Amino acid sequence: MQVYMDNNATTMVDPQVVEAMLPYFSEKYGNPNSIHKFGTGSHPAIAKAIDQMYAGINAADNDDIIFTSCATESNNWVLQSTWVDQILNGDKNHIVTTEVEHPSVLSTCKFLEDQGVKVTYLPVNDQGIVEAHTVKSFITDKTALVSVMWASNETGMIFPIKEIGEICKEKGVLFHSDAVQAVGKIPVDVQDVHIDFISMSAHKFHGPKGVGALYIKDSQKLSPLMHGGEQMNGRRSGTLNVPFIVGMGEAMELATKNIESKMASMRAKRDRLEDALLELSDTFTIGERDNRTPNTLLISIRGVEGEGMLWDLNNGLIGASTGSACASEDLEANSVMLAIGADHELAHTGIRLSLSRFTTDEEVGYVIDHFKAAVLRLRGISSSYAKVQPTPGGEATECAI
Ligand code: C6P
Repeated sequence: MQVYMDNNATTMVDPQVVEAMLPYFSEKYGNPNSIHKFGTGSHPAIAKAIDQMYAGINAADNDDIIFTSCATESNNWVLQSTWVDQILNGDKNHIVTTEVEHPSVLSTCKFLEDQGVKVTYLPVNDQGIVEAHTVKSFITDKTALVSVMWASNETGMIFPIKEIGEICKEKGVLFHSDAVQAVGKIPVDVQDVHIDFISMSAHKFHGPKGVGALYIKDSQKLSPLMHGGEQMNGRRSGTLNVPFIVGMGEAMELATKNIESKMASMRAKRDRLEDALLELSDTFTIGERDNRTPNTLLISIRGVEGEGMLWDLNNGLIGASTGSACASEDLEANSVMLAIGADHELAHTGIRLSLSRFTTDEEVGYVIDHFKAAVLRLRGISSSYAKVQPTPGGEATECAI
């Protein structure tokens, strides 16, 4: 058996999505901007995908949803164009974000800092989320944008987006959320919150890699990042990637249809996994699980280095991660654990397990058995753990750094 437990890094493409995409690689390959029937033949499919996207996040008719190449592009677009529109060509000079954003937000903010923009990286609480009152206290009359993720890719913790939206509305500041780990996993209703932009990525909800989207409230002004032709009303130039757009729309519909029952099923499996792993001594998970996306757990096993665990799990054909896939090659400590206040040694013990709606009970059972055996094996050979913990039996708890 092999088990994929890294669905926050990417997901399997749903076979129904593959089926919907296939004709647009072969017989329906025209450029949608061509006026002949080869081109116009794909218009109904693009229109359907757009409708599926609007329905999936409950966007209003006057909002825009623009397809991009990935969420990294969507995040770059909002941050860089806010800089152009509000800072270079306006009277603002400040962006507020958090310490725990994905690198596509943090690196873009660092780039903007190099251009002279003032950026505030908000600290998180012991749950790994930023609190709304913290956001409020850092907004000034020079703040152009607040950018706060909807849910953490590392812990699954859900941020107080509704409250932050109200604060941004009251202060007259644009509000962006990187909703990559929320869309398709929990209900995201852009009419229920005050929000100007959200970033999405198809491959996080069983769509293809290499296609994302940006939601723009009331089609408001945001200078293009990609200049060129008139595609997407000139908002994002480049020939439309029809099969991928069709795939993203289909994936969105499949993920958000009956989302509550999908969530309940994933949550039951995740909780079973989490409860079983917390039976191990000296383990804890980050963040209260009722406020997490239903598929995610970040577990720390004292005395067991995360990379060693990954290696052992991989030998058992289990795919997991120590955190964001973008940082995993650097063997870095888990960034959220560091932000919460864990020391480097502890932050190197984090293992992220992320399920999907395709994860089975049998797979969960397999992971429980293999994971527990791996911990015992690795603790057996870890002399430093043996020195610190001569008698096993410490606390197993949620979020106890
Ligand atoms: N996070 C992870 O292992 P792209 O690859 O551009 O479609 O998505 C980037 C991205 C942006 N925001 C968040 C919150 C994300 O989780 C990701 C992708 C993966 O956590 C790969 S680094």
